[in-house]
Parts: sequence; structure tokens; C-alpha cells
Amino acid sequence: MEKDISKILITEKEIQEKVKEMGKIISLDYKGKEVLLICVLRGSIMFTADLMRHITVPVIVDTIAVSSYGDQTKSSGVVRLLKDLDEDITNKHVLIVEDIVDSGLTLKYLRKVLQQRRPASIKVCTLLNKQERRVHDASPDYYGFIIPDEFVVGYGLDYDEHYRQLPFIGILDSKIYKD
Ligand code: PRP
Ligand code: 7HP
Repeated sequence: MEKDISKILITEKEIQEKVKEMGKIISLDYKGKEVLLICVLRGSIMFTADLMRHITVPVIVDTIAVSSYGDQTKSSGVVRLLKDLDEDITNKHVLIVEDIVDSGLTLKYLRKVLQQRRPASIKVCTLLNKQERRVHDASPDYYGFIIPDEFVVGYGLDYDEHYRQLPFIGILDSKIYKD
């Protein structure tokens, strides 16, 4: 599996340090409040699990599943809701947790859908921000790393459902998806 990685972009240590730092900032920003973390399946599983360990205010966690990539490295342009939340988010402080914001389409969709449910507030936290690929008007409130326009895997991110378990973020060798 690691032979398919052309370069390690962010090491496990760098990720863990950044996640700790993000948890501290979020804890300060939400002081005195309860935060409802929305883990966007499946890519955000690892990030959510690590981040919540560094948040010191009360946390509730829920999951939502959307997909727009399938087995491709470019967004299909259509977001499908695969699994809705279990919680009622009305009057709650919602923090959407994403692994990556790329074109911005998923985030734009999630903000729109969740805003209609009248939360007290809605913010977005992403580990990776591939901002040079942004085509939709959507930006995260918190991000860990700005990354270049490369297809990355690991720490929850996949290509065709593989590589999610890698503890680092690596650039996938283009031989894997181009022929
Ligand atoms: C990935 C990622 C984000 C989204 C970002 O999800 O987890 O949710 O793409 O891309 P965008 O900004 O271009 O919309 P994906 O649809 O691959 O599902 P997954 O999390 O199950 O891998
Ligand atoms: C989605 C996604 N999934 C894995 N790696 C990337 O670089 C990605 N961008 N958008």
C-alpha cells in the first residue's frame, strides 16, 4: 500500500500536533457552550476521533454521509446524501468536521441543508484545505493545512475506498488512477 504513495506530504507527528492545536482553539472559541460535532463520513472518521479528544467543552457527536467522488479523483459535481443525522440540530452549536475541502461543493451542500434546520450556529473545521481548486463559494472556519492540487490519501482520505488507514497524508502515485 505504501508503495503507491509518491510522497508523504504531512507526517503522523505533524498531523497530531496540528489536531491538538485545533482542539485548543475550538475549546476556547466555544467556551461555555456545548458543541455538536458532525463527522462527515467516511473520510472524517480519524480526524473527528482525534479532534474530540482535544476539545475540553461538552461535545455531542453525530454523523452524516455524503458522497460526490465515488471511484474518481475529481468530483462528480453532484452530492448525494447517503445517511442523514440522528440528532435534531435546532438551536445547537454545530461544527461540521471535514477531512478535506477541495472544490467546496460538499461543504456548500452541507451548509445549505443544515442551515435550514435552524441551528444556533454553524461552523466548519477541516484538516486539509485544497484552496487552489475551490470553485464553489464555501470556506472553512478552521483548517489545519493548506495543501497543493494533488490527490492525497491517508488519515481517513481514500481512493476508491482504499488507503484510509494510513496514519499520514500522502500523495497518491498517479500511476494508480491514470493509464
Ligand atoms: C470527500 C471529502 C469531502 C469532499 C471534499 O468526500 O471527504 O467530503 O470529498 O470534496 P469537495 O470539496 O470537492 O466537495 P467523498 O465524496 O470522497 O466521500 P468519503 O468521505 O466517503 O471519501
Ligand atoms: C476529495 C478527496 N479525496 C481524497 N483525496 C483528495 O485529494 C480529495 N480531494 N477531494
